[in-house]
Amino acid sequence: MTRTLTVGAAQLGPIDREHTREMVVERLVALLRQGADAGCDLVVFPELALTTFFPRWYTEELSGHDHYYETEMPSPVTQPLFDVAAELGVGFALGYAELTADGHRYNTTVLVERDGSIVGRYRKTHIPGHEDDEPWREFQHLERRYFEESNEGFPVWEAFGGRIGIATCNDRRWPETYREMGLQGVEMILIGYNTPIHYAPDPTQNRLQGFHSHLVMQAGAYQNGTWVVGVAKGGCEEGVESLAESAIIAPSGEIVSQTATDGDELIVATADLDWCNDYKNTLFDFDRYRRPEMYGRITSQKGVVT
Ligand code: CDV
Repeated sequence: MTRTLTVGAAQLGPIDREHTREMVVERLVALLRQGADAGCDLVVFPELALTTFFPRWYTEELSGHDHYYETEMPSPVTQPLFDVAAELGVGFALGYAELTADGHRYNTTVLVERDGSIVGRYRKTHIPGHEDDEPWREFQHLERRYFEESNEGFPVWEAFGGRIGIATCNDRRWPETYREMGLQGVEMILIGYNTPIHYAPDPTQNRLQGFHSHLVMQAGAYQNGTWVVGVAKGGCEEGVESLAESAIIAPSGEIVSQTATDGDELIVATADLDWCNDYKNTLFDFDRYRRPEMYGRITSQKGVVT
């Protein structure tokens, strides 16, 4: 008997500054209901899916954006998502800004099972952008000011009848992200992202945003024999154009479903989790072919040493 998991990538369009959490949760619930109608077991929402992408604005005080963070999950305002998930029997992954009781700020994603219970949460490892005000930019990317790098690594959970992992936006560009989870036998990696089309440090990359996004996720899927679900918050948010092109990618590296718009849109695929073994047990039989003793620099060295 094959193990299948029907997964939905619930792409979001823009969330403006004046949009309340209640308004956003209504959009998420509508997508969750669409997912249920389409037979989904799991619906994946993007990175920072409850608010506008606030790291694009500088505040003198670090606490200047604290109203964009969640101090509890679920909270009274996000509880409806958990309730509807349990009512429909559809799980979800949701990205949000987390402010802990002891004052730490993380870019977090929570994974919720079909009964509304929390499976686990992942805190973003690779934090891109900059720490300080850079007014020369058309818009800023102050993730390094408003989020700490997580030191918790990349957990993989037994859930939804398979082995599920999470990465967040910039994490998807780093091969180590996928391999860390590949080495735990991951079968599906859920990745939410907010990727502005304009990349201030090197605008020659602007036209390649869609290509690069698919390139890294397709390579990560194939090289580790895993499904990858990439989900955007796309469209023009507060004047900033962001990449859509959400995609569900098979262990072969092929895109099996892709969004056609840059707004709220659900795409669905029924993922055969045993397909992963066609890659995990052949070309990427890690146990047989990997040479970890040859890869020492990967964990002992950070930058380039010539
Ligand atoms: N949210 C992100 O992590 N965005 C980065 C941008 C800044 C390059 C990304 O890797 O898409």
